[in-house]
Amino acid sequence: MTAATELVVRAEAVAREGADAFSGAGSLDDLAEAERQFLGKSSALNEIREAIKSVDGSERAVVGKAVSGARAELEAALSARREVLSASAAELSATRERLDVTLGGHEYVRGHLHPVTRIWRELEDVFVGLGYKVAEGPEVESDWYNFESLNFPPGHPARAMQDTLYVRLGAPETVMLRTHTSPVQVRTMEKQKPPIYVVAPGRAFRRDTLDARHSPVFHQIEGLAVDEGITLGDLLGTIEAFIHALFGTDLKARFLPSFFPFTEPSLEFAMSCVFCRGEGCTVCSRTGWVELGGAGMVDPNVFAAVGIDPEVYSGFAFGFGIDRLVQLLYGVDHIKNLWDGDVRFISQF
Ligand code: FA5
Repeated sequence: MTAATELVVRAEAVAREGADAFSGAGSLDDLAEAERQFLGKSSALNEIREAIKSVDGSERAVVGKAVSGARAELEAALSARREVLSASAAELSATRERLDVTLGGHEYVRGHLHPVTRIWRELEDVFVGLGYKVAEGPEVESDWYNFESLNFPPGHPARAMQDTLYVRLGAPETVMLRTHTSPVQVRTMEKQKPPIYVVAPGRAFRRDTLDARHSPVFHQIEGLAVDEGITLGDLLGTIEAFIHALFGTDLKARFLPSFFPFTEPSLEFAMSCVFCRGEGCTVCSRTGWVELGGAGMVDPNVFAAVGIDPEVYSGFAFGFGIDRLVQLLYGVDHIKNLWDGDVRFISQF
């Protein structure tokens, strides 16, 4: 074999070997390394090209052709492989860096109104539907509004029915947390002339020991209607209308004589038990009735305290516990469950 033939064979072998190395490169880095090896300055192909000088002049063209053929083959294989590797690298980084906007964000748990707030608002709606307005009064009250104007003179035994929480302000035992919402009756009649139709939902406070149905802080809704010719029949009809609006017409209202210093006559009202519909169950102590609150015709002494003429006007008032109502509606066996801040409990309603 002549020196020229030998160089041609070597060039063809290098071309095959290089083409294999390029197509086997797994990454662009591997490909760059193979490029250096087969097409770089110190590559075998360069050595062959250098060696052309040593062959006979007549044979140089053959060797030169073989070298450039090998180079062309290598460059074609290199660029084909580079194209493939670049495309897959671009695809990989696109996959890695892709922002998947279809993934959901963090879930925000939406709360809901406390059941007492919900029933409070429902009660307002029922009475507004009956033509009443909503009134408000302060939670810290004077002896005058909480007791005296409501016909509880100092030392009256009826004061003992409402264990009072006094506030250290002014003379001893003259400022207190209101024990009921009834002071709003007086505040409304001071400001407004009859006809008056108001309801006043709000917080009340008593030095009551916590038990299943008593809490030192609770909610009441007061009602007051003053007009010409108001009778006890209107009171009974109004209470029945509210019970029917809230609970349905198959539930009945019951009225029993009672005593409150600011109403005469006075009564307590109850409704047939929502759980047994009057049949008798543990919730209503097998009586079929649950007590809701007190009511009565406005006492002439209260009218006198606010300057309304009892010969011209008459009126009725009622007041009942909202927490108790919620307990009944939702079957809450202990009042503290409504207020001890356990979201797991409240979120059931
Ligand atoms: C009164 O508070 C009168 N002001 C009601 C009234 C208004 C009578 C207008 C006449 C005219 P009494 O103390 O009975 O009445 O309370 C009424 C209701 O408030 C009770 O039936 C009960 O539902 C609720 N209540 C009273 N004390 C508590 C307490 N500690 N915890 C939860 N609810 C209570």
